[in-house]
Amino acid sequence: MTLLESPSTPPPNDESRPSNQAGSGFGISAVLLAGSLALVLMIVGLLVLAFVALFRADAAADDVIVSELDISLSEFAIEGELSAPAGAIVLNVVNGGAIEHNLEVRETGARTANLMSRGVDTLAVGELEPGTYELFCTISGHADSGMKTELVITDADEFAPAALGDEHAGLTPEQMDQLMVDSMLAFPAETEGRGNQILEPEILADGTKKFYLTAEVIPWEVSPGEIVEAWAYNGQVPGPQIKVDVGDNVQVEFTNLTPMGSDIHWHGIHTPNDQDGVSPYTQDPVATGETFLYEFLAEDPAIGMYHAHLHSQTSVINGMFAAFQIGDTPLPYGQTVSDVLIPEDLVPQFEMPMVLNDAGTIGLSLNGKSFPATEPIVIDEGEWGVVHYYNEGLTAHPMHLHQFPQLVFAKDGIPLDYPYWADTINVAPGERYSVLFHAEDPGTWVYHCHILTHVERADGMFGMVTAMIVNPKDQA
Ligand SMILES: [Cu+2]
Repeated sequence: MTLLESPSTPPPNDESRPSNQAGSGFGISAVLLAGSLALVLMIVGLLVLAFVALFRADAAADDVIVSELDISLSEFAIEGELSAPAGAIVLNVVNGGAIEHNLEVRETGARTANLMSRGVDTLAVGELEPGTYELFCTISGHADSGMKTELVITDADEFAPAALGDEHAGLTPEQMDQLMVDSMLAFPAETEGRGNQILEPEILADGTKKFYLTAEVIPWEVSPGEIVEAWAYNGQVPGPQIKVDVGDNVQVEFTNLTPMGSDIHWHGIHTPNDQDGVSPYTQDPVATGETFLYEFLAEDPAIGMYHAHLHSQTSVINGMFAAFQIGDTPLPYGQTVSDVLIPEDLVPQFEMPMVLNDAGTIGLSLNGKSFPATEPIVIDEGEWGVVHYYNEGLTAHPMHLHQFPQLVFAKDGIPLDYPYWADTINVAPGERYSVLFHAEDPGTWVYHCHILTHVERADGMFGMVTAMIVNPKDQA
């Protein structure tokens, strides 16, 4: 009988038995759970590695050429080794951008994980026949913004690797220099259309300033010969600048001729809630062909902007954005900042908005134009200038002016108690920075976003670049 005695009741003082005490029991479960999770993750990881290894070994065993291509993702481009001989293709993908991206081969459906900034993934695409394959980012809007390209697979016998990468295939280094130089010497280039024009109001009997804005899809020359479909206010990108005084009663009659419903949000400007321009919360969408009247008191000074809110990921990045200023520019007159005295009687020779964009049909641009169509800033030696940055794009842009430090005196239109000098100002989406600079040295000084792929492609300079041209005093 003793042989059949159940072993499930150990002696009460058995030290090896797990304790039933609450707390430590939970701790052990958590440890076991974490352990199992780690084990599962390890197994999954090993399986992936084994799969890639097997895939490579398999390919090698069948005498198939295996090509490993380095591909880098960024806002908004796919670059790297984009050609290979027919055979097994492995893509080593790295996200060198600031926001999340992925990569899919459209024809095979092979796709990386969604990669955070600096994330990497290895994509075993399989064997590809000669032909052209589309690589793109599946995250909404990224392919349209530029994250699509072609992978060219050639016959193994005809394949000649390009020493300098596919985008330079067939070009000598001298020819590449020439492309870059030519693109830079094309600045400043004439194009049709100019944004940021001051919009004059109609003055009503009671003194109200009434503005008229019509949104529609128009052809827009973003760089010489490159005509895109812009979504524009009053036929310009950025839309017209509106400037009013503190205390003005403002009306804006908005007519929507775009194909989708719209509204106008007054970004950084105090309004009653029902004038905030956020359909359907504060108003109905303004349907195609309809008109809506906004009305509010310009109560407080503002370096604001206006843009569509509904369908913003289409309409705003395609051009429906503009500057809106209430009151005077809050310059730090008479202040000394890092040993530099800002004169009491300073009158800037010019003051301009610099509206940044990086997406949609307009793409990487300053004031709706891509280099070399961007407008140079012309100033006389010894004069002061003011620039207001407005970021209406999808990512931050570090704006760098050569030679002259920029005095940041207002953030989002709010005057800073402690203005500061900087040579590079990082402007995130939605932000405004107002800067003052002193053009002390003559010459052509470039002025650009310092994310280098926002200003150069293999075929030359483009995008978010302009220049400050300082005329010498004796020629001023
Ligand atoms: Cu940039």
